Amino acid sequence: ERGPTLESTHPLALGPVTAPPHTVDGFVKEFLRELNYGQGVPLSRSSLNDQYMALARTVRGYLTARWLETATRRRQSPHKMVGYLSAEYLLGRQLDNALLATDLSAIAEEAMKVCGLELDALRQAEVEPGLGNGGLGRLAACFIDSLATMDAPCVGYGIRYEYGIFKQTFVDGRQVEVPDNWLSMGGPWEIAHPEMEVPVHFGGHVERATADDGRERCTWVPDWSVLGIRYNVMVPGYQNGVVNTLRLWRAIATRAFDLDIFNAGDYASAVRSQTVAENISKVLYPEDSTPQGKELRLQQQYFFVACSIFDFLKHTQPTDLDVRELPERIIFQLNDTHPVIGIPELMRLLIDDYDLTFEEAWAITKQCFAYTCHTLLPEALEVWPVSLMERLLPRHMEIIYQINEVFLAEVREQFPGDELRVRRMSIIGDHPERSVRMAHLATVASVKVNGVAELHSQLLRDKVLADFSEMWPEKFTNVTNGVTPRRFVRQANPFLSKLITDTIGVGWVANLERVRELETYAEDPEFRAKFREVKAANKTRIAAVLERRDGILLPEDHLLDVMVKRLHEYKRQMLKLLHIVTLYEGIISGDLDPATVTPRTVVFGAKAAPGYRMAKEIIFLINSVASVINNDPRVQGKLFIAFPANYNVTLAERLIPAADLSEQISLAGKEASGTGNMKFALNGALTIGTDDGANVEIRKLVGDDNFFLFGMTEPEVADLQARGYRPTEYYESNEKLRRAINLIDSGHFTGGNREAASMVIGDLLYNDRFLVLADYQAYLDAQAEVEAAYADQEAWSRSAILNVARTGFFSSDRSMRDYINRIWHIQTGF
Ligand code: GL7
Repeated sequence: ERGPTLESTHPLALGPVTAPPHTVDGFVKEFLRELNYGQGVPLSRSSLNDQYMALARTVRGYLTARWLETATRRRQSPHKMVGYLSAEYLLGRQLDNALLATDLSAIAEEAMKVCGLELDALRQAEVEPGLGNGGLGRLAACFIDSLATMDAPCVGYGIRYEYGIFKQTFVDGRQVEVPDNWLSMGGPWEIAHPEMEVPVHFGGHVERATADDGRERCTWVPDWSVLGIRYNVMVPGYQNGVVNTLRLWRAIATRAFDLDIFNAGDYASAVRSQTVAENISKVLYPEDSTPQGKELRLQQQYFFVACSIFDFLKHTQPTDLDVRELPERIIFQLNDTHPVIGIPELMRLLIDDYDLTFEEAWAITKQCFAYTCHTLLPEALEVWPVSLMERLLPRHMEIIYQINEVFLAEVREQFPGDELRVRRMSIIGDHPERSVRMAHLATVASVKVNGVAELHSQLLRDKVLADFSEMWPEKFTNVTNGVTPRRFVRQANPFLSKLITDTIGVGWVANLERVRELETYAEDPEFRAKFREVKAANKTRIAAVLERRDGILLPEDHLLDVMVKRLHEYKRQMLKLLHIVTLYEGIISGDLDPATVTPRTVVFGAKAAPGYRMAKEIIFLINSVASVINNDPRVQGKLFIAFPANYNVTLAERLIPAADLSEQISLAGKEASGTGNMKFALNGALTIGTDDGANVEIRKLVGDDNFFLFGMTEPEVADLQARGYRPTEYYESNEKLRRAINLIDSGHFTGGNREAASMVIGDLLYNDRFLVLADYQAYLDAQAEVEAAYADQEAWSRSAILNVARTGFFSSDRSMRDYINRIWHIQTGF
């Protein structure tokens, strides 16, 4: 960070800053100091929250010395760094992760005992920061964890939402959203810098004048502004002394602006302007994969990238920065299209503030961004109406037009006479209204464009961005997603972690490929027995969690079949539900002897976007089916459905290690990657899945014998859709399917109310955009294979162990290495 250099000769001020001693006594001392001086209470009168806050601050204290050290080291030897731009970071709880990174878990546990407290109870007091929706936001959190662990220079930039993803509750089986006030008890992990404010402007008009050199200069005269306040969150590497930064921005009203109105005597509008400003970072948009195109959303996007780019140029770089060297200093990674407005923003700064020509600015800007696309659903690609852009960001709109002009000239040169292609590729689309296609802008301006799994990257190249890949084939690449083994194995699954470490040593935590050494142990009956004990212990643990958290009593000794992810039609929770209803219908109709049914508990976890009607109807239907099946004595306890509300990172960490079967059943070609699929495999669940996203790569690695593949392939899907898909044909020709649908339709699960399921059933029969009925029989067959395989526990354990041993590839450390080698070209560990 730049700032005045203060000179002091006092030895304490000369540094290096030292962390408190790594001893129980040292920890206790720090903890009591935080409790007494930080929270202002003696231990005897402290509340659970006081204790949690003091503990969190104590651990943060241990991180701080390393954080300052890392920053000093990076400043002394400036290298190219990554600015990871993401509107979402789904961090999960911080305490355990920080304890693991600093290797303080045992010391903290002992220290709390000394104080008469229980570490575990304090852990439970943490409210997880849910600053993301699902996979995309969690991916960003895994990536910054890996970059710190690899000692890579990176700042994560994002938004400090006051309210994160809503808390889901069920009322009579229906989803009701409750605001997530995660900061209400205080945010011990962030450090605010209210003095480091960044002005961000909106609206107004552009004035132009010809300067002495004969060149036209533009001045953007905005009509309102806000300030961005910086909040730093530490991102510790795993036991390597490195602490990187996540910088989140909060919007507040500009002081000058307020004062003007206030002085004019209009107190009410002065306060109103404050509300308008603070709205920008008020709440995370809860839509997952399907943007809503709201003006406030564009404000959020521009707000955080403007703050971040400004922060990088003015605070992170030396004062005498030559902007022509920017490409050697920074690569901004665009996590989906949300931060793409950063492209015209950098152009604007280079032209209007640094006085470069358009051509010079464009040459620089084109080297400073890389774009990751996270979806294939066409409706999920962001577009912004030109009218809105002109009103909110008039100067940026002009620059986008200019970029488009230069770009389309290139297209015409390479493909003369192909005006249809020009129209397809244009950054500005005409239908249904004139709008800016953010994915096109991102592709045009980026050094590299990547998808998030092999299949997805290929479909991106061949379908969604085919014209672009034809023009710039070398621009396109793949980086398969990954997950951090620290949080999702080491922390989430201490029993398995101990077994692995006892068997092959501890090196796997920072080098996950090493789990391959477990392969030979799959053949060892003793190891398999220990592996089963681990699974059983994790099942006991999740049973306790669900009882405490949701009042759900899980049956014992069931196959644990888990489908957790956002509720979306393409993910096909309905396919899972039809399977359950088929089993149940078989039992109550007498076709299926319950004695022959594999005892199975199905766990669902899923939030629906608040405005997504169909998703909410599906949630209601799952809850309805659950309450009937769970209470029907004819089932003889063989089937149980649990749908705990508010699935989040914390619950995932408890649930995934307990799972036997991982449901990854999206329609082929729709799930870009998935990352839950990786977490399950790494924790020894077998996957039942389609040939979609990263499932393809999981199956290749674990082998066909250790994966339950079913369903149409992407080309088969495309083919069926081209021929004309008629779901009723499947309904009419498949008796089990017909019976399952009829049972739902009869009102059996909805208290006799047939209307209650009509929206879902009507859609399945007459629309079924994601081909649930077409894949139904294949899914049933694959589930029969699951039952057969599960009957042989030795063989099942062998497969489960091989799933762990062969999926080290899915560490986000490997993803980061791929980004570094294929896209960023940065150095680590200097
Ligand atoms: C997603 C994809 O749907 C998901 O398959 C992928 O794993 C994730 C991370 O790359 O990104 N895209 C998206 O818009 N959301 C996702 O989770 C919300």
